Amino acid sequence: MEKMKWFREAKYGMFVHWGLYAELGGIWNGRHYPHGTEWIMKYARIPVQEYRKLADVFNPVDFDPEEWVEKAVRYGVKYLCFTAKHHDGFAMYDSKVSDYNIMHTPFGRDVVKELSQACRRHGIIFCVYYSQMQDWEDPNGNGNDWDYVEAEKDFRIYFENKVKPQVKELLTRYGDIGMIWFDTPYDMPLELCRELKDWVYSFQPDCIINGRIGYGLGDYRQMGDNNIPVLGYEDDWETPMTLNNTWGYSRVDEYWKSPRDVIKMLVDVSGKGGNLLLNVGPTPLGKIPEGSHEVMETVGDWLKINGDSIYGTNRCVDFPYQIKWGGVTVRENNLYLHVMTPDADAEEIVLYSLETKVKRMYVLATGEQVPFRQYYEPARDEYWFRITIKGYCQDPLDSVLVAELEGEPGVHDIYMPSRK
Ligand code: FHN
Repeated sequence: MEKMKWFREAKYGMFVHWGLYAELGGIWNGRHYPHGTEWIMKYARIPVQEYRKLADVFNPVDFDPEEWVEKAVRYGVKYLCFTAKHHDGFAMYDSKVSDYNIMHTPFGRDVVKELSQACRRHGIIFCVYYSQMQDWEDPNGNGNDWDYVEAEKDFRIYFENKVKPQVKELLTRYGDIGMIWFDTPYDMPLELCRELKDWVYSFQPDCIINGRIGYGLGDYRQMGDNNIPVLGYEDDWETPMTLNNTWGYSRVDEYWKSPRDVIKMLVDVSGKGGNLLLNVGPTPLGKIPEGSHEVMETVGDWLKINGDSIYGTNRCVDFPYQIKWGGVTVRENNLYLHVMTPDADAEEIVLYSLETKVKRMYVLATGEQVPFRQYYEPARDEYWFRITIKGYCQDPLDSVLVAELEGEPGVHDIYMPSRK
């Protein structure tokens, strides 16, 4: 599908979870709610009238869309997905559908508008997250059973009066939206999910719909949060991933993944044909937390040099052995060998089972030629590809060696016992 082209090539996106919950940072009445700080309203069963008061003080004076998007560019992400409305029901844009939105805070600026414009200026694809099922503020939305009686709710009313008009606003007022990212469809009826999908396409047929619209109606497969599949997939997919242990901002969680962790995940996900959507949760004042900034910037620096081994790569053939020294990504006839954890003092690494002839090997960062030997052992029925790494792998995070092949990579299956 033509509209999937940008997504397929992007490989790496930035998720931004930002809303009233940032104000609390995971703490309510002195108690910590560390996992999923954006769920604090539900976890602490905060009454709507109480939670609403956050809107009276929300004033992220340090929010600078230019700075966010310039950073996104530096981080090397190709798309940015922003929570226009999360489960708490609060719209981070100027919605005419409900007053429960950012224009009714001391801040009073349309964040979706400003971010979408900044993204466009900097060539980042702008995408919106919209919680279509859960809405803890709306009396007919799903999820709030502490203010409202479940049995008295009429989901259709909420769907017609809030979801559809708000989705329409998002798709008609902010230019092209790369993707609309729905979430937690739970037991939403199939007809409504279909209706929502048609509704989106009626405004923007080229807008990608993520897998969590439900019932496989999305344009790509959505993996579970923080779940990287064991096997690759030929069709499009994406894993949403936290950088610490929560999506929204946390005052206490500094358990950041390391740049190496992120690069490893990027290699793993790209090699399996998917995308990584890595999250940041900005502070109540509108800053990207320093902890996430440092990690993402380091990954961005690595991508600046080694981006060819990630962006636009295809699903890699399965090598039938564990690759202990790192991972492999592929683009057409190029194999990218990611040397991340070679044995100490190792002279060489081996990639078993590659049948296709290698024409040339070089270090992606410098272009320097790398010695290698490739041969077949008939008695063991094994293909050996031995690559010298001593002196060629200087990047402590991940040194990428490129093998230019004579054709698309072919992999030999593991030998079978002879029946002769
Ligand atoms: O409940 C949400 C959660 O807060 C967050 O938005 C993640 C992101 O994928 N999605 C839901 C849980 O799967």
